Amino acid sequence: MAMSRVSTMVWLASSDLRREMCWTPAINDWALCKQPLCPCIATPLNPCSTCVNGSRLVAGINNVTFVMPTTALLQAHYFNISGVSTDDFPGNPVTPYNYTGNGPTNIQTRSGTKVYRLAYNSTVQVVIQGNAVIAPESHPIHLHGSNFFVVGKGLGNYDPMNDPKKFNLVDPVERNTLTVPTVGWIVIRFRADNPGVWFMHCHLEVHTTWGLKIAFLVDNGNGPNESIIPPPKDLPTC
Ligand SMILES: [Cu+2]
Repeated sequence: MAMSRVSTMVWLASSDLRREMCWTPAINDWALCKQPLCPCIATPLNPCSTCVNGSRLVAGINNVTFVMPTTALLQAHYFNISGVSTDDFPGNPVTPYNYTGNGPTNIQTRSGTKVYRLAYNSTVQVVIQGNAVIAPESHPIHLHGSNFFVVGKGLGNYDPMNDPKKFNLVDPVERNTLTVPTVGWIVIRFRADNPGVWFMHCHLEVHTTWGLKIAFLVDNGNGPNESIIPPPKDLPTC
């Protein structure tokens, strides 16, 4: 199956694209097999000197609370505008802990506008681990730019030794949104063949505003149809 590139990629918009994915279960070239990429879906309390009680409820992934930039990430990427984001989003929790058992009663996050960089056509696996900090909850995780395949899910902490043996590599469902079980996990795989900058976030909007999101920056490839397309001529300038 030929790798396809969507020529109607939406510029500066969050629309998702139904697009062809190449599913080859036998391949084992996971460029990214980080685990767990942990939506510390938690709602940590961070210090806040201007808040009424001195703390602020936040959310995060891998101890990072995402801060929205004032310049769009896609625009900054395309026009090489520096200083908008950094590409050091951690692939694993900065501070590992027992995510679903007797873990900490609170974890603090670091704030930042960070992206996770992917080479064009990388095959990506992401373990999304829910946790029990402060307010265990089921989070609908939504990926822009690609559909993904759901190869595994379960309750408790993801077991990197045994859980992969139970993955469905035959006929996994294809989605762009999936709810992570409360204090459970899911494993998704997708191919990063859509150059650009794509959010993955909790679709409970309040959680998104609290910072429960990550942005994948997919680099251009080398082929003639493997680069990000230019913005439309009528792109608003403000
Ligand atoms: Cu959420």
